[in-house]
Amino acid sequence: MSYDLYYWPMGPGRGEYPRLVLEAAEVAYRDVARLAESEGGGMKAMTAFLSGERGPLIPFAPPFLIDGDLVISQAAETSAYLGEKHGLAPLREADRQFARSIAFTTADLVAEAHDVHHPVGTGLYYEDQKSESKRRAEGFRNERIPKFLGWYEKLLSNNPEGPDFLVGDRLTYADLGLFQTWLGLEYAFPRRMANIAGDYPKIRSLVERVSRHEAVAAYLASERRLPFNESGIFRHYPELDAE
Ligand SMILES: N[C@@H](CCC(=O)N[C@@H](CS)C(=O)NCC(=O)O)C(=O)O
Repeated sequence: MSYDLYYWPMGPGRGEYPRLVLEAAEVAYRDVARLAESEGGGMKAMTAFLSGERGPLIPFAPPFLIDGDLVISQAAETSAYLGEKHGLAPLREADRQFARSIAFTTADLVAEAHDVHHPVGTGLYYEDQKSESKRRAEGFRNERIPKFLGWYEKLLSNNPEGPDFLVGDRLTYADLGLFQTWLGLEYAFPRRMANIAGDYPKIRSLVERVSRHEAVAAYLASERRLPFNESGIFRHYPELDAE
């Protein structure tokens, strides 16, 4: 059995959240939009789902996952679905539910990171909203990043099972999501992150451990891992960064 993951082929974006869960769990999947059309992949295959040609369960936007007749969308929901099925979720019900809350909060942070370079309109070019982006970036760097990161740091400090994981006593999709988001923030805002990284020792330790997780490390070194770039969610525009 293999999952079909659908996401834009040009960068990690939101697709990376469920992709990391699949990779960490070492389960088989096809990254369909990145496959050739001759293999049943490519953008055509993705558009077929989004247009309703493939059935009445129409995802609004990528990423989405096909598991038999299940259609699962939303990066956080898809990560939770996979994590719970493949041992990358907490065991206790209260912790399982809270892991979902964390993943959806991470999705909020990801949306805010996107809105820094697209504060006026998603359909407009960055170049057409540069001055608004500068204003938006200042608040994001100075208020929102510390607020979100401070919350994760507090969760790690307060976890009754110890500071190794955000919730529960094992690695979960919530931790993988924080890992990816921290790297994205470091890519997009290197000066700001270098300045404040010392405030978050427990997050940094988690990021370090995730990057050394055997399956994750193998994935990060593979061609399947796409680099951040300026067509994605986390974009590095030097004019939007500052200490
Ligand atoms: N809340 C959704 C957002 C999905 C989303 O906005 N996907 C982007 C790519 S990262 C997209 O293709 N959006 C198309 C659109 O909104 O029209 C999630 O977290 O998965």
